[in-house]
Amino acid sequence: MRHCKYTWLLVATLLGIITSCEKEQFDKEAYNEYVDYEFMVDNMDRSHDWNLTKSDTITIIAPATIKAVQILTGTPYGGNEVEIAAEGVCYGDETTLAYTIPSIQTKLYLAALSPDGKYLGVTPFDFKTKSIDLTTQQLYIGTNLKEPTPQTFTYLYEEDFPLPGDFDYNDIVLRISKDYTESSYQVVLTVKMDAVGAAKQIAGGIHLAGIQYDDVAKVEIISGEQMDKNYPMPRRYISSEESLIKGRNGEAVVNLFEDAHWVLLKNKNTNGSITRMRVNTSHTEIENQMTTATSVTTTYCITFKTREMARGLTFDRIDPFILEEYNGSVWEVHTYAYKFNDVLKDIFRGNQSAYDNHVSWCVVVPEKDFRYPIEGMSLGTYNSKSGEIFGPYSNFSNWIQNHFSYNDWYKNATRPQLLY
Ligand SMILES: [Ca+2]
Repeated sequence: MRHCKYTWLLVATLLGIITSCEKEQFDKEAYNEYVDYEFMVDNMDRSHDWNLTKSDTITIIAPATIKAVQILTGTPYGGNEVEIAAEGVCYGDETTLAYTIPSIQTKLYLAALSPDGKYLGVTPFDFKTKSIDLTTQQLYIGTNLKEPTPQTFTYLYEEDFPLPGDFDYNDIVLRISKDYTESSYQVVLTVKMDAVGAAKQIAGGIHLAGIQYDDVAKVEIISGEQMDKNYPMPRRYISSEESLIKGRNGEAVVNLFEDAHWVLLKNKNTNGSITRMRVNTSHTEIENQMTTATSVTTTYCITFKTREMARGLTFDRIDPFILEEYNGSVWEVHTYAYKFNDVLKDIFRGNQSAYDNHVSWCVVVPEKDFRYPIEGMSLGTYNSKSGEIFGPYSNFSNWIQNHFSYNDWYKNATRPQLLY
């Protein structure tokens, strides 16, 4: 788009490259040069990790009067909306909580709950604090308590991997929140699909990193329906309809959907094909191209075989991914930390390093209501020749050039008119 002439020269070459990949003659340099050239930010940081979060664990010592403890992203007193980053039942025991929070966050709150689920108070602590003893620590109780909500991240995908796309990261937009039940063996994931800016069929699942299929007792839908319920076509990407499936190397995978368009539109055309309009990425509806639909939400309760597994499922181990077809092969697009974890399809055939260009086809924003770009608008661009910065989040390109800087770029939409 940005470099039309170059694109056309290279597309022809690249088609050859991708095909020859199977013959193990993949031209790594040509491929990465192409991706680099098409990527919307020049001078990309070559050690970029695309990570806007940080993780740690903390040990809590609690008296028997405390049933559970929570790590909150702010104080629930004073009427502000805060999220539950971790929760654990203690009943007088020592408990260790693992959590993942936005990297820009420094201060957290530990909340204590009574056996009937009431907030007994909070105490603030700094990230990296290793332990808190609630048998000696005073709790602060305020007024105007606002019930904390489950921690929620936004996952945004490009559909064209291994080729560069337009990097509007709205081809699939998922919001995933993590919650708890009375059982310390369970974690509840609520998945909300907000947009399908893709033109082709996209399947999706959640890879639970570091957790094996055999570590999970069951995955049940406890609210909403199977996302692709009544899918009328043969399954091409995820053959099973079970909510818990086994990855190629025994990984635990939550099966979300076979076809994202079906999830939001549930529509089959008179010629028998699935309707493939872009959904919720344009403010203007265009016949047979752009439409809007209500988001679809499904809640999965995951029961682990051990408490430790359940406690350990922090957001940095939740790796939702999409499956899409390019050039006759099915590719998986994962969060950057797990870019090369081809859990359902043998994509790379041991040749992962050839695709190691530091570009991500998925952006994870540690925020529940992050606004994504409208159709065709990349998150942020930087042209080193003209010095021009453009896009809805102008600091996105600064972050891409130096991942130690501007890791709050998503908080500041500089051109909100370019967002959905
Ligand atoms: Ca796109």
